[in-house]
Amino acid sequence: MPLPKDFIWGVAGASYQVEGAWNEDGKGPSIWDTYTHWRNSPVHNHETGDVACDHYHRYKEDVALLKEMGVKAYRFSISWTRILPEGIGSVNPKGIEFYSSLVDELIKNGIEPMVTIYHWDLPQSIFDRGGWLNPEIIGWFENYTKIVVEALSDRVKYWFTINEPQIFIGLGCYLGVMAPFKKYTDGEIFRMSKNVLLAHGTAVRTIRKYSKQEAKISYAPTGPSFIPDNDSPEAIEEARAKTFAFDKDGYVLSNSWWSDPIFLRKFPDGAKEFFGLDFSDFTEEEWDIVQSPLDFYGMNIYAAMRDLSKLSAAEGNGELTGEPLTALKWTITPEVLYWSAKFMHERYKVPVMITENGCACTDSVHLDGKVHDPQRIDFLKRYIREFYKAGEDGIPLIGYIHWSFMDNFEWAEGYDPRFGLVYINYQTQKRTLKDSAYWYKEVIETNGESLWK
Ligand code: PNW
Repeated sequence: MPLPKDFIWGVAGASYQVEGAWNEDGKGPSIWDTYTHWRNSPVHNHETGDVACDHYHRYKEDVALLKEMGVKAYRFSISWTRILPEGIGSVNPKGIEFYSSLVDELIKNGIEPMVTIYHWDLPQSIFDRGGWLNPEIIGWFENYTKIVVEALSDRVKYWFTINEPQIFIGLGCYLGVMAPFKKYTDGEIFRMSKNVLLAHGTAVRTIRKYSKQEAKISYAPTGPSFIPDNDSPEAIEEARAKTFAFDKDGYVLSNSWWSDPIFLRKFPDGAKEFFGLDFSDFTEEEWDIVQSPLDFYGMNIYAAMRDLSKLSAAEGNGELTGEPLTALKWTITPEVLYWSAKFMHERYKVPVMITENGCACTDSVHLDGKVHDPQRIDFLKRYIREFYKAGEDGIPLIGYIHWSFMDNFEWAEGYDPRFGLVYINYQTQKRTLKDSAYWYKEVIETNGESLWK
């Protein structure tokens, strides 16, 4: 069986992208609240997550949609400033209440809740204290994690510490194209990276220590993935080498920068020479924390890269002329799911879960009142078939989580790119299941067999 019977078919979202209610019930501001409200906001059309999908108020209706789609799991993130408005200090009971009710509603409907503790909405007051540059953040993150785990772990089994450090440090603090929209030096990025790795490892230990049931823990990294040019062993090794390369301009966006420390207890080859005087290694005690064992490898994966030199420019994937693209101009490269599952498993030796995969389309409600999205269905069929093939080749696969449950705030790109299986009319907040949602339902019901018809 390429996919085990208990394979987890899910969908994902993230707090700032869907919740809205940005200043309600005691929630404090995050850096995304600050920067989207800035008069020079670099976000498309000056859009904000103030209302987003209004999921905070409509979560019951949304869980009913999840049930209608037949999904087995919902991966969502917690807003740190709903729980701790200042990031540290006093707890906001209304924040706990919201997530606790969401978890209850999911469980009542037979849906496994999966919690991401940090999906980029850093508390503004922690940013004001230096954010990821201040080593105290490790303890602050530990404290926040403990509060969440104590409140939810009687019902939540699956945890992700952080989502995509490649993006919140790389795109946020290195390239400066996401909040906080600032460019830091390599020395600062090195120190931030160490704090992120220690915060992650400390959170893993905190979850294991305080969880009221046996927890399943990972993180959800992304990174550049390469597909071999042909079937030869040389081409496969070349693709593997590029997938884990330490590229001096794009190191912070890479797979190995984050996952080698966590799984292999080392910085990638080349790091020490590159950072020179800025390099200071972890102590053995710190390495023990960073390397706290994870139960599987989470992978957020959308498109393969062709040209490593484009990585640091965040310049698309190196398209061939006229190549198929999604609405965000990301290349459509289904084999990336096969090769990445294989490469990640072979290097890091744990089972694999796709924690995000999907595409942006220019969806609209058609005259018949339905949202026909054949591009998405074709995209998903091609991608998930490749993942399935990795299972046939013996790679242990535990789940596939589609990005996204519903259309949402796509960060600096605003609301135009639509990634959802559910269409959102942002004027009326009306939800419409797209054709792809019904298609996915059948994939889930047949545990992937319908992919082949
Ligand atoms: C992920 N890239 O971000 C995030 O986890 C989601 O919050 C986001 O909405 C989703 O993917 C779609 O973008 C990424 O440039 C952002 O390769 C950028 C890239 C990859 C993932």
